[in-house]
Amino acid sequence: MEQQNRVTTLLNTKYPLLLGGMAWVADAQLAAAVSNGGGLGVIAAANMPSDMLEKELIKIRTLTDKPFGLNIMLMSSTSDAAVELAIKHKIPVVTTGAGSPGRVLEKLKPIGTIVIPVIASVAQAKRVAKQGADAVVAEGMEAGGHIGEITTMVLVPQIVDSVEIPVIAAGGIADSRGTKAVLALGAEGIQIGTRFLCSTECNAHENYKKAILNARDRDTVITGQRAGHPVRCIRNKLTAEFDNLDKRQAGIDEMEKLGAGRLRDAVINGDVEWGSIMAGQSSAMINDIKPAAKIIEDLFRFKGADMGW
Ligand code: TUI
Repeated sequence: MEQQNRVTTLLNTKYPLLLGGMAWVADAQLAAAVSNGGGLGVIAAANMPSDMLEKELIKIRTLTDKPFGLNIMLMSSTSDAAVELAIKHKIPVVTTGAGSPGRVLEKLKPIGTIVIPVIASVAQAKRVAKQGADAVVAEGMEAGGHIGEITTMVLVPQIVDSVEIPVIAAGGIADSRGTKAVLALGAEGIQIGTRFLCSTECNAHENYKKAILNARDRDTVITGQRAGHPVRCIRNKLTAEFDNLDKRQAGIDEMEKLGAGRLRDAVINGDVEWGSIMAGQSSAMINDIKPAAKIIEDLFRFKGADMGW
C-alpha cells in the first residue's frame, strides 16, 4: 500500500508532486513523463494559441493514462480560452499563476475541477482559500520566472498557519533534502520546475539545459523588478541590458519591449546570450540530465521520520 496524504488524494497520484507550469517547456511530452513517473504532469498554457494548446491536450492522452493538469497563466490574453479548453477536455486539475484566479475558480469549481493557485504571499493564500481553492502552491522567491518577494523557508510555514487547505511548496527544491525540508515546514507536497528542465524528456534546447548545468550559486538574477514584473533568470547579455535600462531609469515600455519573445528564443532557439533563461536558484544544485521518473524517485528517497505522507 502506497503512502497517501491530502495531496496525493487530491491529485490521484503516487507522489505528492506537480510539474511547474513552465511556459514553452511544460509540454505534453514532459507532462506525460512526470505523470508516468507517479507525479502530476502539468501542461503550461502560457501564451499558446488555443489550437496549439488543444493539440497538446489531445497528445498527452496518447502518452499517458495517468492524471495530468493544465497551468493557466493569468496575465496572458489567452487565459479565458485555456479555461474553456479545461472544461471541454475535462482536465482534472488546473493550476494558476501570475494573478488572481477568481474567474477561474468561478468557472471550474462548479464542474468539479481541482483548482490549485500558485501564490507568493499570505494575503493571496487567504483570498484564494476563501474563494474555494482546493490547495495552494506556496512559491518562494528562489523559484524561476515570475516571482514574489519571500523565500520558501519563510513563506511555507506562514501559509500553513494561514489556511486549512493543503499547502504545496515550490522554489529552491531540487533534491530529497529540499523535499524533506518543506515537509518539515508543514507542506504536504512539492511543485518542481527547474529540476525537470534538466530531464531527458524535456524538449528545451540543449543550450538552455547546459546553462542550468553550468550555473553556480550566484548565477541567477532578478530582472524587471522596477517594472513590477520581477523575473528570475540566469545571468547573460539580456540581464545585463536590463540592468543598464534600470540604471538609466528607462521607461517600462522599453523594458517590456526588450523582454518580448525572449523566453521562446532561449527555450526553442537556444539563444542563451540574448534569450531569457528563466530558472530557479536551484540551478546551481543540478548537475545531470536524467529521466523524469528517476528525478521523482530521487526527490522522494530519504530515510528518517515519517513526515505524514
Ligand atoms: O507565474 C509564475 N511564474 C511565471 S509566469 C511567467 S510568464 C512571464 N513572462 C514574462 C514576464 C512575466 C511573466 C514566468 N514565470 N509563478 C507563479 C506565481 N504567481 N508567482 C507569483 C505569482 C502571483 C503573483 C500575483 C500569484 C498571485 C498574484 O496575485 C495578484 C493578486 O491580485 O493578488
